[in-house]
Amino acid sequence: MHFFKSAATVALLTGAYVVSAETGEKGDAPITENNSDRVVYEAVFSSSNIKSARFNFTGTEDGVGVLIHACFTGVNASQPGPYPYHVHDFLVGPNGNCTATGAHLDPYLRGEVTACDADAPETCQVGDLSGKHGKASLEAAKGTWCTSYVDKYLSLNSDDEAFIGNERSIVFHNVNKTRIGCGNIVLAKEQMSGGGSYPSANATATSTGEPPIATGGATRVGASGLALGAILAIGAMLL
Ligand SMILES: [Cu+2]
Repeated sequence: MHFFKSAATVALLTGAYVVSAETGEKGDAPITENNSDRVVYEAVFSSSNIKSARFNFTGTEDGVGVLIHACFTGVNASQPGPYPYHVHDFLVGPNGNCTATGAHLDPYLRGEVTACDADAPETCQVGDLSGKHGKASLEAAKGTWCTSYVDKYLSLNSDDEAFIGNERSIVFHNVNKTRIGCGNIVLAKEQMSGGGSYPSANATATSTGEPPIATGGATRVGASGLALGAILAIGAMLL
């Protein structure tokens, strides 16, 4: 439906027959639901080309989509930006090998020959976060640059094709697509609706500090939502 509308609009504007947004072989990505704001996933990493990258993924108050906070600090000035970043298919390899992470999370088989159209995010690769929400700014090479948004197509539910918790990773690229940093997405916190929480194998590092993020839903924005101590502790475990 959207495809038809976009194509028609472009045809009207240009007088040409142009396909504006390519969608997946398996169709558009559906908007995800039932993403609990009590579930927190994180990815924290550094490399010789980036001092730190921190991602925090939680559900939303209405359960639609995944709320993402991300901060990038100290990108090596020799690396040209702005910087694309994505959810990739596999875990980081031994010694921080980013090639091992494979391709972008793309359960609807959209491919990446045609660039993501941010005005039609449902047609983009699910893992193409910077395609949908913008690349990381050059500010990340001068200091810290943070962003926050809800992506409606990622899922925190293991039975969803767009689930990010089953051994996925984040890869940070320079503008030429070279992989200059990567880290695994790990479960940081999961609380059942009964009020109790149970630690996962990956959550033990948070037990001595504040929770990585307060469970208040989608109203929080900015880096202040990140409890750096807990996140750094997890990062240390991954080293
Ligand atoms: Cu990538």
